[in-house]
Amino acid sequence: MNAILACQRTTITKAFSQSRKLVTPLVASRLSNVFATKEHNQKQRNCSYQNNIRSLYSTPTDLEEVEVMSEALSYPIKMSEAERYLFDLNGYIIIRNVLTPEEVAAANAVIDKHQAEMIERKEDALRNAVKGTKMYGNGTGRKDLGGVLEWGEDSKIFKSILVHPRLLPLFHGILGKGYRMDHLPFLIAQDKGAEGFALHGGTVDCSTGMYNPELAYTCHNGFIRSALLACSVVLTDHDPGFGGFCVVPGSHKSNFKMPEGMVDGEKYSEFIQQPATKAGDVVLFSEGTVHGALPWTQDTQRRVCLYRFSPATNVYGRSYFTENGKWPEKMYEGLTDAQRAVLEPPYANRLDRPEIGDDAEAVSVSTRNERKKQHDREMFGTKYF
Ligand SMILES: O=C(O)CCC(=O)C(=O)O
Repeated sequence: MNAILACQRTTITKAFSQSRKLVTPLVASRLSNVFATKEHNQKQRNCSYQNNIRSLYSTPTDLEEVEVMSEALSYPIKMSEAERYLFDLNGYIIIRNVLTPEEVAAANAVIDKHQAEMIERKEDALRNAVKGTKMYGNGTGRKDLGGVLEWGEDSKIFKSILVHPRLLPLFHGILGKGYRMDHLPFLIAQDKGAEGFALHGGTVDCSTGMYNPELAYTCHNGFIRSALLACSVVLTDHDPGFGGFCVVPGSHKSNFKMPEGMVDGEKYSEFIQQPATKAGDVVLFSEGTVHGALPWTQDTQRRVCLYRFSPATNVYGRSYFTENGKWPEKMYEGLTDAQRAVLEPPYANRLDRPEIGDDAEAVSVSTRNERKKQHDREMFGTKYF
């Protein structure tokens, strides 16, 4: 154990001399503390992360740069230029090995316990694809399972996604500080032949051609923002041809509705891709990118857990505001401060919004000066305007 720590600390020193730009002394001093508590998990994930970046980065310079960061911190603290490029290019990105094989097995064991609570979309009114089209399958409905953050200890892995250190730089890069969970996350399951989902979404809606501000992808002055970001945690392998999630790469920047027949996969299907993923990967896609699902072709059940996140001031769903003015009460059990920050309702950062630090643990509050706050209280009689 000490050997691992010593090796990691040596690497920090090496990282300093190789790239000051990437690892500051402040970060380095924080790192020594972080290592003390996280060394085991991080060693395991380092391995996956190293494999991941090898497949993502093509130039030796990029690879060298990212390896320096990953050796020192285990996770990068900023969305890399390559990740930013790929997300902006395609409207989605695959982050490999976010969950370890052990975590995937544990998450699936929890889902197995709740298998009987899955609800199949059998009725016509619940169908997501038109009968007789390529997306419809053999008549079996997709199965949905809610409550993934409400199972006490069993929700631990599902809660970890809210502020996962591998995902945090991307959440910050795509949604900004103060990002928030927008929808109730849920498990999607497809048995063999089960229905997919006709193409939907789009910054310009693929079916109507109307602008969709609540889903929109934008990039201004180098700042990416996705009004609604889907985060699909892959719990079973999706090899080429298996079916499941599909996407029209680049469609987040499209300006027109789709030609007739394309949303059902009947026409132009060569532009609809099913990304190959392995259990433990995470697909982040803008809801401004046209996407859907293909019928499942395998004997084993398809499983993904789907979350949706938004920037601090964007909102689509309304479950954050149930009877008690919060998300369902059970979701708050055992959360870290950082995870709780992601459950905040929508409001601007400067109005005392908790922001998560780059270490995925520290939380600090963005605020205005006391005199201005007092002024509002005197004027409105309430804490916030
Ligand atoms: O099955 C999938 O991965 C996509 C599902 C989807 O797009 C949705 O439920 O809105």
